[in-house]
Amino acid sequence: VFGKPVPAPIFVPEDEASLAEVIARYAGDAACVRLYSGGDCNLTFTDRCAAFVDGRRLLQRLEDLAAIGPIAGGGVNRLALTDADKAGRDLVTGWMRDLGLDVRIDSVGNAVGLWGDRIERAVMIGSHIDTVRTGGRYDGNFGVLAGLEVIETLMTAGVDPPSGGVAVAFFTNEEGARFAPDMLGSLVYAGGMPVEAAHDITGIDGAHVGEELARIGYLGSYPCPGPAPRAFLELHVEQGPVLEAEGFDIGAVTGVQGIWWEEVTVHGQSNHAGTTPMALRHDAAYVAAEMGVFVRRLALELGGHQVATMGRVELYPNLTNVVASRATFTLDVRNTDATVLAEAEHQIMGRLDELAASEKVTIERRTLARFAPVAFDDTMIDRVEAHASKLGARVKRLPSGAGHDAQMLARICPTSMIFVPSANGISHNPSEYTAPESL
Ligand code: HGY
Ligand code: MN
Ligand code: MN
Repeated sequence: VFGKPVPAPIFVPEDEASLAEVIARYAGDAACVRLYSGGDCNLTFTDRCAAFVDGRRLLQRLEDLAAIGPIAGGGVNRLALTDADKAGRDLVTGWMRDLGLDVRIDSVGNAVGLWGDRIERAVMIGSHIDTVRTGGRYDGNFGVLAGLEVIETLMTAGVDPPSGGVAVAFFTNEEGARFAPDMLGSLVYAGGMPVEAAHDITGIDGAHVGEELARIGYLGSYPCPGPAPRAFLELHVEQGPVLEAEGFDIGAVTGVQGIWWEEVTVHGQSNHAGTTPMALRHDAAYVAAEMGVFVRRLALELGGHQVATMGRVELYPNLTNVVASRATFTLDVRNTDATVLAEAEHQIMGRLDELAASEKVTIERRTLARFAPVAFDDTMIDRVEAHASKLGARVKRLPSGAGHDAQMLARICPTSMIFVPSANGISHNPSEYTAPESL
């Protein structure tokens, strides 16, 4: 301690630099340098990370944000652009402003807090703070609050903004649960969709993106596409079982798998459940049920990373004694391999056509999302792996099964992601959990 108030300590494990060099490096700063030598040097990965950031502050902010839109089981429900999302946005942008960041809200409601002079020269750390209806408290939120923590740690240590600065960001409607597609805000930020088209999107409840942005006060003035940062890094819970099952601390994420979302509406004929012979039915519910089974069997048959989900099903008139005249359902189909994903789509649509013919129903289709697999920047992946390893972490390279804002920022700047383990691989579920020492 060089006779100055003790802000956040900076621990420099001896194996990183000689004692003299470390003192020279920090002597002029208001930083407190506590040196480990000899036996103490066998710090664990967690110890070393804890030495660099204020874990208590990060965990407290996660708690404070999770208190907005709470649901039973410790999870959160902050669907995009709802009042709960607004309250979460207000809290996080308030923390950004408390740090003196230059906070910019753009025309699709993305928020960027900049510490430095220009986003184009800054490293951006970001994710999302909207959730699904049965969300966990870490999905997205952790990555945004970690960005805030990195900036506050550097400020507290008395260092100037690293050249070009650091930005922390959250993007609108990453989940795509209320408005499709997912990753909407980052897609518009990266120039993948005109903001006018985004504003016109109608949600599952009939609301419109543009009107909801205005209603919650986040129809910002900064233009989209946004400026490409120097690099983008997203920290996220894995949301899958791999890191925990294989005993790794950190995932150096290599990319994101391809995603295809389709909404299908089957128009059949309502009829009496008791009097209508089976051969005379045009049963929309039957077609939906068959498709639910078909996509699951196909995913198992294709194997590898192939997944397929029927997440939303709505029947009309949805009554016990009426053959359903209408069924609307969604398919979420993904694979790291674009060719296999295309084959899956071909087989799924072929089966749907067969059923339409045999049940004599008509089909309406709407593609809600279609994103090709994304490979992240090799240099960024190497750096994630190298730095985490240097800190003593057990690191695994892996692709992401979930979609992320990083897959959109990868279109405009060097990008990668860092994963931490998810307990039991659970996510999009109130019981989503990652241990504090892993965070
Ligand atoms: O759909 C996804 O993978 C992400 O949670 N939006
Ligand atoms: Mn997420
Ligand atoms: Mn999610």
